Amino acid sequence: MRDAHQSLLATRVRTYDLRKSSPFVAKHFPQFYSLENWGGATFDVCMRFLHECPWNRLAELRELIPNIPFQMLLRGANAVGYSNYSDNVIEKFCQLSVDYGIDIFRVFDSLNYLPNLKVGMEAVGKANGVIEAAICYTGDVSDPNRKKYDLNYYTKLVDELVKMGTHVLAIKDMAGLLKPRATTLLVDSIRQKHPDLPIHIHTHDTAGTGVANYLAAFEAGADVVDVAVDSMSGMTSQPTMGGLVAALQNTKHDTGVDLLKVNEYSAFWEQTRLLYAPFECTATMKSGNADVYVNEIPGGQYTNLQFQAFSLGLGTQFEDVKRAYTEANKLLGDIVKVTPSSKIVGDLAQFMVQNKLSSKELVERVDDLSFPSSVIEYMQGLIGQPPGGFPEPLRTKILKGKEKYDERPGSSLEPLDFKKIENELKKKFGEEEIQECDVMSYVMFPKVLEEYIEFRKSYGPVDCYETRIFFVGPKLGEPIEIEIEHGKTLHIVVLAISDLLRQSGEREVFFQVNGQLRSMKVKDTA
Ligand code: 3PY
Ligand code: ZN
Repeated sequence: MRDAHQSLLATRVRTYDLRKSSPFVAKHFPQFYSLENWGGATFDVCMRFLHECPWNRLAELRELIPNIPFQMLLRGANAVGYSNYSDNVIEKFCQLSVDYGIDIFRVFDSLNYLPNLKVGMEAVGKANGVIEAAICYTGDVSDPNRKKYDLNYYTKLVDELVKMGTHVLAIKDMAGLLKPRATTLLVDSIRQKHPDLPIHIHTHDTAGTGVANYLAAFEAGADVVDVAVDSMSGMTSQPTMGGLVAALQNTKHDTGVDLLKVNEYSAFWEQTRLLYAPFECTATMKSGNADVYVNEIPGGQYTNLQFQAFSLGLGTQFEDVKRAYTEANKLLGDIVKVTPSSKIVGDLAQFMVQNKLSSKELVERVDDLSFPSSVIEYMQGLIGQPPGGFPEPLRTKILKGKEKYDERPGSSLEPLDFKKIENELKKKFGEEEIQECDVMSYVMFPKVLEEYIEFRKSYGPVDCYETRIFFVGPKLGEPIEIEIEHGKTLHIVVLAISDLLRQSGEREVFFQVNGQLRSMKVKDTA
């Protein structure tokens, strides 16, 4: 309910469809460790493109699925945004998330930077959530030539997270770089040092090795793995739920999950996925691709970059972008790549492709180039400190005298005054329009929240429409039903649209609401 559609459908799955599938999940999968259904990119996209409130989504799912722990993805000191927030924002965000229904927080930092992780972990602890701190996996621990992110690096990081009080450890393989041998080595070395630490593994199936990695993980002593239901799995999404359930049947790791129920659940999403065809990554991606082991692009970003290259009509450009991504990563010092550090590498890669620059040329011409702002901010230290430090002299040359920060970025930010923001928003939009959760949404994404409120004021709760109606609109003469509240349903038929286009750019639309004829003027944006 979070990463599968973030990785395959540009995060566009609507609450309407999540809601529809929820009773089945509650009834047939009560043994799940958790259901990840919130956080990451869903928060932003929910408001920005679906005109829905992410908090309402969470509350509604909580009501429909009271019996499975809910899990979210928290970007450490970035919460669900892309930059650093004051510590009191992270605290308040976690508290509200718990109030609305989250149980388990996977907390990560895009550079594995411990001070940022600590902020997130402490905030979750204060809110009485389950702390699942993550090590973001990059490199290849089974390759003796990849020295920067070796077993020693990861086990030390785990030691720190355990000392900082994590309840569960997540191995977050956001690009799908694990291989069975690497999985065995990594899980085994953590298990040896921490016999009682619950280990939860997350991967993406980009190269197609996901299930094999999970089998290795269980053998080495991992406890939980992330899957996506079959029809929403594979490629840049998670490995298949049914595939794993079947692979483990009649072994000592048998999950006890009913494969027939997985198939039924999968059939629901197979149909529902068709409604999201315009957002399909399969428009450009036809198969798994092991080139991810070279370019290390995370799942969601892989399909994004591919889509951008293809929509410019330059399918071949994707090959250039992937090559440049590898180069950009090396230039930046071989960093961990996940939101937001992955965007920085992606921005530098696009910059290199657009300006036809090789790494060598970039280094030679560094004094004359104006770099993307994300790269400059990264070099300043504004998202944190990367393992092994910044690459010099490149850092100094790119910064051209701009200040360098070596401490945790959020530590210098003043606490936010939520009451003041609430009063300002109420003044602007009206007392009844603004709740506590809207204030938090505003703090994360000010402009997006304002546009969301304006939209809601003009068009009402569009999350009540079924998905085809929301994206495409009704056909003439087609009866549609909209449940605006439990037990309160509107029966609507659009009867006709006037041929006359008014000077205002509007047309009159005639329709029936519960048998009554109505008409209104609607802007024709076609
Ligand atoms: C996110 O931050 O949204 C991610 O999915 C990272 O993997
Ligand atoms: Zn992921």
